[in-house]
Amino acid sequence: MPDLVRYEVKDGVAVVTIDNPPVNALSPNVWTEIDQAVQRAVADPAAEATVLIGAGTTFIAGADIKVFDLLKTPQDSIARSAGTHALLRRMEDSTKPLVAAIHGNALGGGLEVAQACHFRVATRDAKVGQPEVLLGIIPGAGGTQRLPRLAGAQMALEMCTDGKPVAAPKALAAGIIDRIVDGDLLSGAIAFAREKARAREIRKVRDIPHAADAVKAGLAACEATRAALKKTAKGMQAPFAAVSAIEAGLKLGFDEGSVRERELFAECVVSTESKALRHLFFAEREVAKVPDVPKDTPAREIKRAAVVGAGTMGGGIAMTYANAGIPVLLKDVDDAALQRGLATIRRNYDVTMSKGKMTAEQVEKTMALITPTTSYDGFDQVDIVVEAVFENMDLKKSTFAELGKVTRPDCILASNSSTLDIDEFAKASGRPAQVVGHHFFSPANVMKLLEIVRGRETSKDVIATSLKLAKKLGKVGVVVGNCFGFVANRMLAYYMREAYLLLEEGASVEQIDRVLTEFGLPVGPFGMQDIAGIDVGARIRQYLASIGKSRAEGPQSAVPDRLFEMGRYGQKTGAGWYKYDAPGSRNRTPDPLIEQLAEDEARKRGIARRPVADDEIIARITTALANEGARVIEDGYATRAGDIDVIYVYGFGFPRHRGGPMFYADTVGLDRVLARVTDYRRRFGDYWAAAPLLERLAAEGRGFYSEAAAPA
Ligand code: 3H9
Repeated sequence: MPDLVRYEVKDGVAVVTIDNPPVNALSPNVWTEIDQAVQRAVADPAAEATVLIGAGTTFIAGADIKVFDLLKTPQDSIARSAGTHALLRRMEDSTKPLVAAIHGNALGGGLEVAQACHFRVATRDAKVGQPEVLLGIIPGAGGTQRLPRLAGAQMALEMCTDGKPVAAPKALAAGIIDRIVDGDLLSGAIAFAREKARAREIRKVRDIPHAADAVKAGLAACEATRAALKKTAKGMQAPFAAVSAIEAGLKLGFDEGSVRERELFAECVVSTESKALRHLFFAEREVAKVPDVPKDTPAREIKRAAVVGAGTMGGGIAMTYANAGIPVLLKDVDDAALQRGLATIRRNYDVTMSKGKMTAEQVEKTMALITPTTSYDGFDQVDIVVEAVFENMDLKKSTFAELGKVTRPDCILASNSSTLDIDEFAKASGRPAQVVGHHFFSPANVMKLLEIVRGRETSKDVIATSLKLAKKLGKVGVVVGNCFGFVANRMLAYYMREAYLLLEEGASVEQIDRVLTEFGLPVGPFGMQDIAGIDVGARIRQYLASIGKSRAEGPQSAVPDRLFEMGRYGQKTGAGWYKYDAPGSRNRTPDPLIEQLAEDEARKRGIARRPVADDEIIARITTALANEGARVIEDGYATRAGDIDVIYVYGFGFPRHRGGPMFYADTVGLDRVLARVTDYRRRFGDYWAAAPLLERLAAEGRGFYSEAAAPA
């Protein structure tokens, strides 16, 4: 085994290099070897100071996240972190100046190691952060105690509760780092360390005092942060725990604050919230691994793109390409349609600008990358075309037939269809190996999910290119199979079926939306439909009815169709499931008409309306998702359960701290989920048949993941 930490002396300074690719994560052996190397430097007469640096592309990206799975109880965690705290204290007690030299990232435990050094220098493009909260934990190696001493309580509160990394110049201004090195980092760090050795300067962060007025202001900042989190982090544990740990340090001092940090960390690390977030961390990285598309499959560079259709989706897709710096042709049938599309794009950028996220100059530069056109001129130059025309099979087929002629043979032909069979387009194009689905979610320039739909003949390099492109576009690409609605919308049909049926049974639109937002979704099913447009779903239902199909088994509520017939399409028409102040307004009020429509429908179907408990709403909706998700996996349309979780988190805002619908089902316990399905089948009908995979896993006492999460 090669050493994880190397030791050498250069120019009278001990250089301790952490070399644990790919990100120098702090596995238990790395901790031990850093400790040994720093102590060796202390004893080494040839070294007057020590520099701690990372090999490869980064300093240290944090503790090894996989190790947290070994902590089964809070006591396990407390015992382990007491050892870590003592180790960092030993480092800090080094009698020779100890300097962290940071490039890439110093995150989580990485920044905590750096804070236990006496000084920190960094490259200008380095980033430092305490992202633990994004994993449902808090800094557990003294970060909640040392960071406020370095940067002040306010900054520490921000970093520990939002988890966002801070760029080196800002970290310098905040006092987190002491110098930016513009040339070679190691040489700069050695020179800095020698300066400090000559000046006999050692600064232990744990000894930096909190002034009395800083404590007062810090405690007020803790209160204010807590109040703000009540709105932004509802239902979550870790952000509040981070505040409590920082507060404890302010009130009780370093040593007692550290004890409190260990206790709070221990409570968090065994929580379902943390397990869910850690699961997603790895699931998000797993999605890029497609079993039969090896890592070395050639993936092409996409330098130029075209989008066909300048409607809401097409415009959003063109913006996505332009935002990534890729020039894009935007084609529509006539000038009027193009101008409408461009006006929407301009409006969207104006909003971004008004929020201070882009300057006027950046907007102009980005918009200049979008070239409107009504012809196929220039399509022979592009590497990819994304078709985003109206959701109609004949129209799409004829578009693909044209695209097959006007583009280069190696050009990828992607469809943004959300429901239709991409193999049909593939056939029409004449080169099916180049055809793939790129299903963006509305608004396409904002939502991070990209379903990459694999057709029967889609080539492996088109899949590899799509995954690489998704990353470049700032999206999370998930490869899915070509079934109706693919994965996201196929499962959504079951979610919506239950929402409609619950309404007919006696729940109200407001109750269902409230319960789901309390569960953690950004918007409930009815609010979501009012944004997306009730007409969109209604047209798909009509199309399916015309070919004798429906989106989900079981009774299909007629209430949404009644709204469609009434022209109530949602926000855009000023009325849908709610009433709005005006078309386009987001200010909504409940509408008694919906209750009336639900009652009519219930009567027709012989349903006796009843009060529906909030718990039943969550149970019905999440059970429907998990049961259909199990079918999706078994039918091979998703590679693994984690892919579905990633799809739901990024496509529909399923609460991250619940891990996605499949992980959530595991936390409920699949035996309970199956019992619910059986109960619903008895109460509502055979359309509630259990997915065979769910039955099998429940019988074996397993979850969708090899090691099921403990029931909440
Ligand atoms: C912590 O530190 C707690 C402390 O308070 C201490 C308590 C005692 N562990 O993301 P990438 C893997 S909590 C294990 O694709 P990028 C990752 O799975 C931690 N593995 O690269 C992937 O594996 P694979 C706080 C890790 O360049 C590979 O490395 N720190 C870890 O796009 C490459 O990763 C964080 O939360 C890890 N800590 O992004 C930071 N990190 O190739 C977590 C990465 O098999 N990490 N891997 O799929 C990141 O945010 C990104 O990885 C980073 C690089 C920005 C660093």
